[in-house]
Amino acid sequence: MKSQLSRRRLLAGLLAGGGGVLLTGCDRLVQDDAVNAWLSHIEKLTMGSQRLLLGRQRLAREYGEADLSPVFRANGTQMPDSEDYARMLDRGFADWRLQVDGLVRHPLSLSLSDLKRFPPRTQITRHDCVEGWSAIGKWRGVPLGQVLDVAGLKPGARYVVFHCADELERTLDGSGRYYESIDLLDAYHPQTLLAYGMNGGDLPVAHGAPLRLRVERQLGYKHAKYLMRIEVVAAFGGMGSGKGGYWEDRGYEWYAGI
Ligand SMILES: Nc1nc2c(c(=O)[nH]1)N[C@H]1C(S)=C(S)[C@@H](COP(=O)(O)O)O[C@H]1N2
Ligand SMILES: [Mo]
Repeated sequence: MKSQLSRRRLLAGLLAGGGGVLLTGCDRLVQDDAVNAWLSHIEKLTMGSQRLLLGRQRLAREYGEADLSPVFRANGTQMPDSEDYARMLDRGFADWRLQVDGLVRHPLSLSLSDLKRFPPRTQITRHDCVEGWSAIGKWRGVPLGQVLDVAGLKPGARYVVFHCADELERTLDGSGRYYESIDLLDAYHPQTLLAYGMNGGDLPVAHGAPLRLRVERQLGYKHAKYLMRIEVVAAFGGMGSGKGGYWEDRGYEWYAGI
């Protein structure tokens, strides 16, 4: 009951913020009957869709503290090479915002502190890179499904695209920018996180600061680092070379299940 109420406050606060989203408790709005009825309506809808999706989903194995890898290798970009990123890093990501847009009812612009006000999840999992190495790390973040619920999916939504700050390959047309996509099944998987913490501290720059994706049932390249924008789409064929991700455009599988 209590968590139901605080969840509703969180939703109301987020929706009330408009452009610059504020997560302050907004009792006046919560007391409004029409808003309340509408919120419980979307809660029921999302609960229904989550139950349906989650019933088909297995959890990735979780480990204990003793299993943590002493060294977790960093791969791909380890420091985005752009002035914008350098500026955000300088300011401790205080002015970084995650945009959530596309097929959503309420586009969001979330600061790190906004994200940290969602109920967090911590998990210790094994990361497997196609290049043949694995490492066990502890991740802390917001389950992606919670953010999508607040944004509210529009009809036709099928995939979530993650736009990153880094260009892994320097190109004139921007086609070397890292991006990834997953379907709603993975987006609503309980272990799919927007992670801001690693091994008990802030997410280090080499591992994707300030925010990265963890999508534990898939290989390493799906775990997009340096997130800037989440876009909900009906199809991803129009982006990049049309295969749904930086490495997919270069021949890797879109569904990299493990
Ligand atoms: N933005 C971005 N995300 C990325 C990459 C990258 O180069 N840029 N590399 C991917 C690959 S291939 C792997 S194995 C993991 C590496 O994560 P790590 O640096 O935390 O080990 O990030 C993935 N996500
Ligand atoms: Mo990888």
